[in-house]
Amino acid sequence: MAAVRAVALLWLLVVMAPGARPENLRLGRYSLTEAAETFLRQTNAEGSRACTRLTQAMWEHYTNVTEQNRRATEVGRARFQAWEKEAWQRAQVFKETAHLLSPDLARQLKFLSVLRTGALPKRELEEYTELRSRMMHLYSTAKTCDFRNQTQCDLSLSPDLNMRLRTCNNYDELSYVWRTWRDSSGKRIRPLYPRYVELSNMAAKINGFESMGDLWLSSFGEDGRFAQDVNRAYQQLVPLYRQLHAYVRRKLREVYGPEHVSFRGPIPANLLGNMWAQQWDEIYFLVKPYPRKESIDVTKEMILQGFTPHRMFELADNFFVSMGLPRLPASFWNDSLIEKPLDREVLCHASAWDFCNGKDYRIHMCTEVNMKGLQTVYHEVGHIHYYMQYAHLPFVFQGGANEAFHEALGDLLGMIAGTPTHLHRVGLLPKLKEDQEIETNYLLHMALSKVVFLPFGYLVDYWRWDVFNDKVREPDWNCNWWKRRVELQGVKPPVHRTEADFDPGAKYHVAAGKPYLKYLVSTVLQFQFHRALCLKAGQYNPTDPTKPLHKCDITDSIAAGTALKAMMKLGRSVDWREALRVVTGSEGKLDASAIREFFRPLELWLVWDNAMHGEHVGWKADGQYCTPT
Ligand code: X8Z
Ligand code: ZN
Repeated sequence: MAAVRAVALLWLLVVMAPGARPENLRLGRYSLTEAAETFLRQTNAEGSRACTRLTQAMWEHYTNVTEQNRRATEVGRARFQAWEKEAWQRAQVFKETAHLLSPDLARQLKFLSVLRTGALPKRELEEYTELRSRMMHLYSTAKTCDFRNQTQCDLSLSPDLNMRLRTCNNYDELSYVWRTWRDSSGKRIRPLYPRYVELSNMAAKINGFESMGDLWLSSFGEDGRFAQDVNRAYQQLVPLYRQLHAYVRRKLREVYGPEHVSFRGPIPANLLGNMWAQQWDEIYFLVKPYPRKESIDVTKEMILQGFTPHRMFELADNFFVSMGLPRLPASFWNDSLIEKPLDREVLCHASAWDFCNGKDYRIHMCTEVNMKGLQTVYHEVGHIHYYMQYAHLPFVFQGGANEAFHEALGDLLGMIAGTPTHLHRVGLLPKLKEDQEIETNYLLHMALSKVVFLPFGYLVDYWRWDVFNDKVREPDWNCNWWKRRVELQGVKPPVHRTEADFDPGAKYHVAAGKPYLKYLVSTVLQFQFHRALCLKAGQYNPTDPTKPLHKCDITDSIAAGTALKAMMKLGRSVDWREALRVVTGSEGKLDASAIREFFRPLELWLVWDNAMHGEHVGWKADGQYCTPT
């Protein structure tokens, strides 16, 4: 490697001359292009190896959470960071000359010249790595006691608490589950968070950004426009969300009474079937518009048919194959972890793994046999296909076109898994009827996961950006979190909060230090993908009322699969706007019109239904929910 560095350094001196071109500048047998190619070939190969080693250690840790495995992961991470730092240092040599190289080589060098947290000095980097890993450990090992049996204290988020939130409708128990999870997770993480913020910002500054929030945002483009684009798309969707909120609030008032659910206030966050009230589809059965009409929630049918996690993955595999994508490799089936083992602690948040060696791909998921689980299976398998499609690219190009692409693709596939047509094809929905009321039921179910998610997807990083840039100060962290939850989501805590609590830390991505904006962007993007793929599959026609967007299922469409493949194959070798154009044709920007179009029949119905019931649309805080210190 020293030889490459020396050659590149020499080139730096030569190429500084104005008008220099890489092809006509030669030094012995090397041109600038050759020097860059040699450097990148070696660096990419080393990167893949370091990534494989780290991923292997992380896999051991995630599938067996022990202190020893946690430490082994940290060793792997330190090695990977050493590779990043060394590659970054070596890439500096090409700093002044990268513009003379081909766009492909220049782009690879650009990726190598950003170091993120790896830029921290050695001691701070070790401290940062240790902090993150301790936060994750606290989160993943958090346990709570049973509401009725206080001596049984081994309840974990997945599956125990998730199940209680889903199935129980005793207000006090729901409130208890909600509070105790936060006591055992977020609250314990709070003492570690100030230093985490400090070190994150230190890294951001070394990278030339004001704060970590700015660094995170830069991955969507460096022109600083993206936050505004997101805001614009988000605002487009607020009217739909408000209608949905008003409708759900009325339905919940019927269940829990006006003493718990008011007419004009926010909804208590413990009643929405999800620990963070980020998606409300788990309480669909309580808010179903036409309860006597068939349900699209096929959970019962899955249980009736004796579904297993393995069977759920088979369905997903067949779906991809039907669009002309390859089958999952044998190693996937042998090495994945798709059921929660009972003999050890595992981290249960579903994830898809790329071992960076072009052959080893796995999913790690405590699969729950229900409809949501099925959608998550399609989501995760979507990630695996993306990994496989871009595996031929140099290591630095192996990734989604932007962070949201991976999620958008996964979610789009999860959404397809939930369409009536698809469920019917796979034998989970016995009859497929044309019926407006069934259609409203279906769209409401979908909206409870997609539309409802928008404000949450927005606020997690909106809050973190302001924590990183110190607009929100530590003594106000939790109360500010609630201010935003109330304003944006229209939900309130069921029990009073203080600054001894740390409710953001009760969410995986905050505890794990993982950016979240991508999930909001992906929710918008996936409908853009959907509209474009449905057009290609001939399943949707904007001028034909018999082919609306929400009825489209792209299963079996080779045309849709081919477009998806073409986009996935690009990895991050091109700007994300260009990758988006590969699927959508012309539009290369974030656009909320597709999601609005998908839900248009539901929106009209909600406006009508809320008006019929005289339901107030919107909310206002109806108390003080959090006391600052
Ligand atoms: O974390 C995830 C996926 C893994 S990539 C299951 N999601 C976010 C969350 O759970 O908070 C998907 C939806 C948003
Ligand atoms: Zn995902």
